Amino acid sequence: MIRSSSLLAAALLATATLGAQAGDISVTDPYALAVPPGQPNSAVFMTLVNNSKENRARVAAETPSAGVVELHTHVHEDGMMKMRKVDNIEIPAGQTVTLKPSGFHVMLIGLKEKLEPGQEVHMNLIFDKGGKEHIMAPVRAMAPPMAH
Ligand SMILES: [Cu+2]
Repeated sequence: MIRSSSLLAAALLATATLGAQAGDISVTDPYALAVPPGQPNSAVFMTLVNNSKENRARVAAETPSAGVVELHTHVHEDGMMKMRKVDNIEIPAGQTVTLKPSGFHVMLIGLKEKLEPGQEVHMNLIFDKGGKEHIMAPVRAMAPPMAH
């Protein structure tokens, strides 16, 4: 039996080179958080560098590993850290934006597979102006886990 997520991963790979504009933005050190069995959600982090002279933005992400993928940030509200969905993550010209715990992250909601160290999460990053970049985020165990 061929798992549908494997087929989708192959499709993501095939389309990853289509984004002519994606080269303006470098993606380094992507990783996904390992989660214990039964935990339905996780997050992917990375560093984004805008090598161009234009302001750019990450507008979406897609992965076969989760049912829903959202861009999130953390905000302080009433003395608590809360996650909030954002429409995009802006990367000003020449700047570096780091997605990290307690900050911007790609939220994986409804995991379709267990995320254990040693695995990788295939993900397409979609930028404004049509750029698309495929990454493979290794799964890392981290403590303390993100509070959701
Ligand atoms: Cu989140």
